[in-house]
Order: sequence, then structure tokens, then C-alpha cells
Amino acid sequence: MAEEQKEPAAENERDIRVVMLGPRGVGKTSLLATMYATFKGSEAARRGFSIEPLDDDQYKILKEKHEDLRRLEEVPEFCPADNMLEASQFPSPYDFAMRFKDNEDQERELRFIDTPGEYTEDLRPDMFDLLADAGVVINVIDASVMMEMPDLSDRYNGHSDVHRLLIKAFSMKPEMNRLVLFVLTKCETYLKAGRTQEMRDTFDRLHRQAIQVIETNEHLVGRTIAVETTGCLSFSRYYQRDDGEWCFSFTKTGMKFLPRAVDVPLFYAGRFALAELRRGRFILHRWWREIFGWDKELRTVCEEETENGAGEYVLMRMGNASLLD
Ligand SMILES: Nc1nc2c(ncn2[C@@H]2O[C@H](COP(=O)(O)OP(=O)(O)OP(=O)(O)O)[C@@H](O)[C@H]2O)c(=O)[nH]1
Ligand SMILES: [Mg+2]
Repeated sequence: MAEEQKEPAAENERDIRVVMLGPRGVGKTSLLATMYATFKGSEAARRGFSIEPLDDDQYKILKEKHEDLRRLEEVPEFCPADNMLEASQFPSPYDFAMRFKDNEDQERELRFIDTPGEYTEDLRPDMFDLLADAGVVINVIDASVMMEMPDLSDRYNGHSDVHRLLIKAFSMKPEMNRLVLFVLTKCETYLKAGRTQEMRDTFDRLHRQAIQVIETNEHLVGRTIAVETTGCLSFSRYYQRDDGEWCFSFTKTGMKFLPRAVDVPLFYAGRFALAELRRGRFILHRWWREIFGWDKELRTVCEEETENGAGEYVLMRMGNASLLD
């Protein structure tokens, strides 16, 4: 695979950019892949949102990732670090969009840009630029590392790097409204054991500086969401490999591969996009919407899926809540 950098497709002024943020192996691409697959067949997709990759190659990557995750159902023990090398060989941003299909004129897209973990780990200038223009940021955090080895969490989850990136990138466009979603992956074990509160508290302690960025800025709203991208694995043990890296291994639980709550971040992004559009600069658009109420159904779906539907998976709410309504 060529290591060349591919530019994301041109974005239109009314698109909202969604950037995936987090070091190698935390589960960014897995989240995108399961989010896409789950959403595509959902009731919501039939009721007003569509989501489609803008590029065949990227579609293939998402599909393969989803297949890889599904195959984990069959292995007795598995260590995510073993196939991380493969993941980080794709430096190109993924490019797929969620678009509202009700009305041609009012069409708006959520553009997802996946980033390789190195962008976060090395505080790459590209990452600051991508984030500065992001309406939505999805910061993925590996909950197993956080819970089992909190002392190593900064190294593998990049708590301080994320804080540095957010504070600087957001100050580049301070007036821009943004939604920041902290998404905890690899947390099946803790959800099933009823350790949600402990997970929440640990996250709050380790990621405090980044959380504070959201809490102290009226242009920002944030949520912490736990997702199960496989639903069929359980944390089993950690050990140090010959190269000094720590490996967290998972075993299958006997449950079926069944991602849960993976589309909650997508509905939050949709809800934020609709709210932004309603606040829009285009007075004519606002008038059009008020007369015809075309976005009412979409709003209802997004609100339901992020409030009642999301239930126990939403662990924290922070920042300026009015940005979502
Ligand atoms: N147990 C468990 N494993 C997961 C979960 N999500 C992802 N993984 C595994 O974690 C590994 C890394 O996931 P990726 O999605 O490739 O991570 P990434 O953040 O995109 O990594 P880079 O592209 O290298 O930055 C993969 O082997 C996945 O199978 C999860 O929810 N539970
Ligand atoms: Mg990836």
C-alpha cells in the first residue's frame, strides 16, 4: 500500500467535518466500520438519513474492517496489538458522508475523516488543521487500558496529547461551534459487570484536562459514550511482549458478534448538524424549514436515539447543551 497522503474530497461550505482522534489501536476505524454497517440497515436510515462512502476504496476498507471484527467471534483469544501494524499502514483519511436526503436544496453532509494514530501521537500539524475545521470531533479511548493499567493510559490513550491538540486547534477558530464526543471502546467487560460508574470516574480523572476544555467554552458541547464494537469479547489479561509493548488480550464470551450503541455518536453528530443548520446564517433556509417543517422527523429520530435510546451508554454530559437543540 502506497504511503502517499490523499487529500479528502472537497468539502462544501455547508458540510460538517467529523474528525476521528486518538492514538494507534484505540479503535477509531473499528468504530467507523461498525457505525456505518449498523446505521445502514437501521430504521433511521429509512426515515430520512442516508449514509454512503464517497469513494469505493474507502468503502472496501470499512467493509473489510467490519468483516475482521465479525471474525473475532471465532477466535478463542485475541490481542488487538497484533494487527495494529496493518491498521496504521493506511494514512489516507476515510471519506464518507451522512447526508439528509429529504430535500435537494437543503442537502447537508457530515464528512467523516479517519486519521492514523500517528497523527495524534506525533501532534502532527495536519492534525491541528483537520481539527480546527471540525464541527464534530470523535476522540476514541481504549477503556481496557484505562481500567486495567491507568498508569500506562497516557501512553496508549494520549490523554495529554489530546488535550494539547484540542486546546490549540480550537483556538485557531474560537467562534466555531463544535461537538466533542469521547467514545470509550473495548469496554464490554465493564458494561456487563455493572462497572459503568467506575469506568466513568476513571475516565473523568484521566481525561480531566480535555474535559475541561469543553466545560469552559460556550461554543463547545461534549458527551462521553461507551460503545461495544464487537459485543462478543471480554478482557482477559495483559502482558509485556519482547519489544516492550504491552498487549491486552481478549477472549470470546460465547455471545454473538453484535455491536451495540455504535451509532449513538452518529445520531449526536446528526442532531448537532441539524441544530447548526437551524441556527444557520441563511435566513431563507430558516424560513423554508419553518414553513414546511421538513427536518422535524429527523430531529425527532436523533433526539430519541441520543436520549431514551442511548440510555446507559451515555456516561457524561458536558458543555453548552443548547448547541444540540
Ligand atoms: N475487544 C475489543 N476490541 C476492539 C474493539 N474495537 C476495536 N478493537 C480491536 O482493536 C484493534 C485496533 O482497532 P482499530 O480500529 O484498527 O484502531 P485504530 O484506532 O483505527 O488504529 P490506527 O489506525 O492504527 O490509528 C483491532 O484489532 C480491533 O479488532 C472493541 O470494542 N472491543
Ligand atoms: Mg485506523
